[in-house]
Amino acid sequence: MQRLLIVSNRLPVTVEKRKDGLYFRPSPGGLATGLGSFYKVYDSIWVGWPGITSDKTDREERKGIGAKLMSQFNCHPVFLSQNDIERYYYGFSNKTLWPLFHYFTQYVIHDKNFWETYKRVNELFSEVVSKIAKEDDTIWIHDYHLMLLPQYIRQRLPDATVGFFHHIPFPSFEIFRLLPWREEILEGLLGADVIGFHTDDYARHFLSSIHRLLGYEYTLGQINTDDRIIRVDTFPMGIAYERFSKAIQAPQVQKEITRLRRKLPECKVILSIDRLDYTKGIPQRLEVFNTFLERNPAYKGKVIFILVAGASRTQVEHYRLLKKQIDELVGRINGKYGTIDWTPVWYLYRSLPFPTLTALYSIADVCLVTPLRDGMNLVAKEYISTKGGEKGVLILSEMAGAAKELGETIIVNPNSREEVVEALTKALTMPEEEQIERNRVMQKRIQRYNVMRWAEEFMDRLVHTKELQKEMHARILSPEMNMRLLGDYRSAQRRLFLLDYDGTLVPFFGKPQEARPGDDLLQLLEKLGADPKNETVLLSGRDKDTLERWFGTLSLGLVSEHGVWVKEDEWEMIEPLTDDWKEHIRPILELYMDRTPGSFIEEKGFSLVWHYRKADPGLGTTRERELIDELLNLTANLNLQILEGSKVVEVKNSGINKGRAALRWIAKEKWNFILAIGDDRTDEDMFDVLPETAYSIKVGLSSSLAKFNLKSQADVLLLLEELVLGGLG
Ligand code: GDG
Repeated sequence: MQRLLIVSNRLPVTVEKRKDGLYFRPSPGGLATGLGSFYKVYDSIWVGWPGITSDKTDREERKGIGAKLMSQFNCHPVFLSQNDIERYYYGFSNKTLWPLFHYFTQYVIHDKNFWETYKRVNELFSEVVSKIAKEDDTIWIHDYHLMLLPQYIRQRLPDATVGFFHHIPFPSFEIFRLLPWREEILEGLLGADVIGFHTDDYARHFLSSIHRLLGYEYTLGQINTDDRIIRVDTFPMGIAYERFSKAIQAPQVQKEITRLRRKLPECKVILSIDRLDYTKGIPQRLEVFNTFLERNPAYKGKVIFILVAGASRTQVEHYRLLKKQIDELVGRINGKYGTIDWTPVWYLYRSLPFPTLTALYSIADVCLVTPLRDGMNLVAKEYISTKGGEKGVLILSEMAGAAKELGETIIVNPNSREEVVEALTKALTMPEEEQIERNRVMQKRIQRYNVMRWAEEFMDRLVHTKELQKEMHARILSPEMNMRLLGDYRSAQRRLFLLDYDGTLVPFFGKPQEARPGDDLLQLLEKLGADPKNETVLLSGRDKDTLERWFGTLSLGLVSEHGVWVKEDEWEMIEPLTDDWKEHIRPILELYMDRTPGSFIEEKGFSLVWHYRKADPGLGTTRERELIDELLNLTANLNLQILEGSKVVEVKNSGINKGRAALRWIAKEKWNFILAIGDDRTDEDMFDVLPETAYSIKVGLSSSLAKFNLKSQADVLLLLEELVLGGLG
């Protein structure tokens, strides 16, 4: 069986040192609970921090901890010092990333020392992982503590299979851009092959940041970097459904239910369970309960709010303040409404054993899950699953990822006290059959998409992405194929080169002056042309005056405006064309230019082009779609075609393309060697008309009619230089 290395900040086992020795107990938290069952089924090793700092242990003890963790729990420890924990965990992870990603920008601290330690600890994780990883292992990294790790592992193990799952929200670009180290964080994640999120919104936000900050294009969740395909996808995390649905059958849970019922007065139970975290909206929830009692005096003595809040990140000031705030609020409500026989809020500041947790789920009439932001929220799913065929209403915040899947429940905006108070009244009076029916639909869904399925789908996607990468790599011009191409070139008497310009011979620039050919390139083209066996043609979308200015003195064939004009000896039009359509189309393009700051219009002899490379990328893409839509309607009867290039939309006479221009040269004589190279959609027309024996190369890692791919424009120049030299040999 293939091995899986799960990597997360914390191991599912926590080591504690007491006077009488070391203790090993399960770690609290969503990730450990969720992944625990999956990890046992696979041949897995879990890598992470065991919860004890290295300052508290000596070498011998650490050796012992490592050995026991491996032999009994299949875990491999990464030992961190107190200083690491303060700066990497409490610092960068929980004072910078956590508040930022949950939209609590006022809590964010930007501290260079935190960042430096975060980098160092991620590096340390990569050192440990690469030491134990075997060639075929799959490495699955979890969460915001380790966002640089994918890249660090990729640097050490270039061919590794690496997945990353992000458990918390990924904020919109406007929030993410606030982070001073935003590019590094994104580059870090791009070391993975698959990057997973709980919801489409988070995935979309991430892609938008990648696009805006790193400039990568993506289609349908696939990012093409220079050397790899990376998949971004949505995998809403599930729970171990049976563990909860069957929980109440256990005698221990039954005992707990009976005990709780005995202790509780005859009343309705509202339950809430979270880590004590400011993202969970606990004070707001208490305020809701307060208002509810104020408005519904009849419920006094007839309802109890059980508030379970597990201690969390107590070393961070905001958490300590929050604890104080909650203590005070509970005191205020209980002081205001409580009687000798009735305490309105039962507040438990601790983590409960599983039987008590599920017993509480089982007896609760309402579960109030109202985070202000939450990546997913597993409590919501656990509550519904524990209910079986029993009644019980979940009130769920629309700010939790889980709201996307649990639409049958009562969804609320947690910022609206009015709305949540109303929801509480509705929940407490909802007919039982309706409650059961709503739960049944959700239970089915949670059962189907459980945590196993979640993990399996992630793994499948990883395998699939690796296959895609392999296919793509198989298309990259290999050294052997390169040799063959060179051999064919040498032995050929007549050779034809069909070369695109922007993005193929020079990097793709927005402004014409930046794309002017340098001396090196001009010399290379000159050398290529100097061999009497060669004929070289540049096929470009640029206008003929520019091409003439740049290349007019070289012995090259030239094609301008994607095939409108061709130059063998003199410039001529490929067929007689008119441009009277321009006056209809120009006003539309002008409208889009005005509505899209940074975009501009280029007018060529027989085409009009709208460029948006300098515009805001998001707006540019939206406007591009709108413009194409509008143009398609308008040009239906005008014998025009619309070309979508790289950040350009071009309108021109139909039937004119690079393929048609290329044919003019292809048909001229019997070539023994043809090499065509291009990078964008307009070059596909050229690839389409090539004879079977021709070599064709697409620049960049995306699919194409070309036979081969080269990673970058720099590789094209290397190949051409090699040919020039090879031809002399
Ligand atoms: C992060 C994201 C995302 C809680 N109290 C007790 C207890 N728990 C268990 C629950 C549940 C888990 O802890 C909490 O998970 P959540 O998903 O609700 O929240 P986070 O800890 O913030 O988790 C979150 C999650 O990662 C997974 O991706 O959903 O959005 O923030 O399983 O049952 N368990 C026991 N006693 C308690 O007192 N036994």
